[in-house]
Amino acid sequence: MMDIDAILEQMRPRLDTHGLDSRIIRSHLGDCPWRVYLFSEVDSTNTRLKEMAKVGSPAGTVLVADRQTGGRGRLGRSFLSPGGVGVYLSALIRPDCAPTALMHLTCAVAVAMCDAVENAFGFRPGIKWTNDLVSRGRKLAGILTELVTQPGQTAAIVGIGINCCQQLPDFDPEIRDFAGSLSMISGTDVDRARVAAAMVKALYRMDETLLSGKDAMLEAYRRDCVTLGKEVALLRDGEIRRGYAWGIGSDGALLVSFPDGHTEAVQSGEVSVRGLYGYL
Ligand code: BT5
Repeated sequence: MMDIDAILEQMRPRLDTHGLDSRIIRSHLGDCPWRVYLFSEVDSTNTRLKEMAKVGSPAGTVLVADRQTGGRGRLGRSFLSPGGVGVYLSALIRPDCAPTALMHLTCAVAVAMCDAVENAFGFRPGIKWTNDLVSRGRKLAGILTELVTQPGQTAAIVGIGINCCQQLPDFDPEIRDFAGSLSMISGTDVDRARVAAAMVKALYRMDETLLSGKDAMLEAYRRDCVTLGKEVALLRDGEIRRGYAWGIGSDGALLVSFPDGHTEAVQSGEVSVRGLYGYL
C-alpha cells in the first residue's frame, strides 16, 4: 500500500491549473486549520482522498483539482469536470460516531454549500433532494459523500463539484439543458480560489456541528429544499411512480405520499427523483 506522500507525489501539479492558485486559496481561509492540496488534474479527488484516508491522512485533509478526468457522481454516473471553469473538491472528516449516525451527512454538506455560495455571492441556491445545488432551475453543483471503512474508526469523504465560470455554450451538450454556473447566476466573473476557500470554511464549520447541530441543520435543509411541495417522479428498477414530496425525515429521507394514500420514506441512492416540470 502506498503512503500519503507517495499518493500526493503522484498527483503533484505537472500541468497548469488555469490560474487557480493554492496560495490565494489559503489567503482566504482565515483561521481555518484544514490542509488544502491543489492539483492540476486527477481522476477523481474523492477516489484519491479515499486512498489517503485508508493510509491514515488526518481529518481536515482537502484535495482540490482544476480538472478531473474521471469525476464521479452517484450510482456510477459521471460528473463532468473540465479545467479552468469549476472547483472539484474533497474533504476528509473523521466524526466521533458510528457510520450509522451519519445518514444526514449529505444534507449537512448541501446546507454548508448553500452557506458558502451565499457568503461569497449573496444569493442562496436551492437544494434538489438530495444532493444537487440548483438555481433558476439549473444544476450548479453536485455532492458525493462516501464512507471509508476502517476498523474502529469512522471516516467520510465529502466531495463537491461546482460549476463556476461557464456560460451556456461552454457546457457539454449532454448537460447544457439543465446545467448552470455561479457566473451565469451572479452575472459576474467568478474567482475560483475564493469559491474553494468559502467551501472549505463552510465544511469546517459543518464538521464542528455535524452531530450537535443536526436539528437546526435539518430545519435549514427543509427551507432550502426545492423538491418539497412538488410532484415528483421516482425512478426505480426501470419503473416510474408519481407522488407528492412533502417532507424530509430525521435521516434525510424524502417523505413521499402516493395517490393510493400510502407514504414512503425514500432513501438517497435508492431512486432518482425528477420533478414533473423541468429539471426540478
Ligand atoms: C453528483 O452526482 O452530482 C455528484 C457529483 C460530485 C462531484 C464531486 S467533484 C469532487 C469529487 N470527486 C468526484 O469524483 N466526485 C466529487 P449525481 O447526482 O449522480 O449527478 C450526476 C449527473 O449530473 C450526471 O449524470 C449528469 O446528468 C449531471 N452532470 C454531470 N456533470 C455535471 C456538471 N458539471 N454540472 C451539472 N450537471 C452535471
